[in-house]
Amino acid sequence: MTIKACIFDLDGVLTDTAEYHFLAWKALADELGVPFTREDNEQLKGVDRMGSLHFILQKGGLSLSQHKVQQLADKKNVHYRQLIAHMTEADRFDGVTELFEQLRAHDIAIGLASSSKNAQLVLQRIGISEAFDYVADASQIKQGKPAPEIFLTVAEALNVAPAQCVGIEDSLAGLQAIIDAGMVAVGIGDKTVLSQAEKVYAHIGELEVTAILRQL
Ligand code: B16
Ligand code: MG
Repeated sequence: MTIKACIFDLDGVLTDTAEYHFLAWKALADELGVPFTREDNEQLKGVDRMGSLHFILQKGGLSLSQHKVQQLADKKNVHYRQLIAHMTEADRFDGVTELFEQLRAHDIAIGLASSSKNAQLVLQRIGISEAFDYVADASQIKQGKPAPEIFLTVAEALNVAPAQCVGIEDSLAGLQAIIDAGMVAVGIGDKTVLSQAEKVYAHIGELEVTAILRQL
């Protein structure tokens, strides 16, 4: 099978917003008196805003009104948007520009599958909104990661069969989504955490088009 499309996650794959999500959740958890570690945060990567907040509330044994829960989610998002406000093209991970150029040269379509409702804003800040053939974010998806829907939506929009797509993720939830979509799964991050992936790279800059073409 020839690979015809690469579908990228955003936060933690193309730029370091995963760290900003962590800092914003950590501040909120501290305020609520809920212990929240980087290990806990691994479970939240790729998980949408409400799902992440429910994880923290459950960890703290907190049961709050729907109104209060919405207020906390909004507060986290305001903080997160403050953290990303200063981002520029320099925050794009090393190697992203070159990889996209290589993919274009080999006629491989480029898609984005992000759980973040802030995805368009982040893409603008790091100067790559125009680089994608198709962008899907949380606002158009019924079932978030680990459900395969978002990756399948992008593949369909690109008119490429799932088996001819490579999906690239830093999160456990996202990897599961790629695998269940029937795509080739690439992990970005820690090998021991992302052991389900076909191949894991510490940084996106290590991923080369030659490896993609031979299905890694
Ligand atoms: P927002 P990705 C995900 O983006 C993040 O990994 C996750 O930590 C975050 O909670 C989620 O987006 C929702 O983000 O609050 O901005 O809508 O990794 O799928 O690009
Ligand atoms: Mg991510």
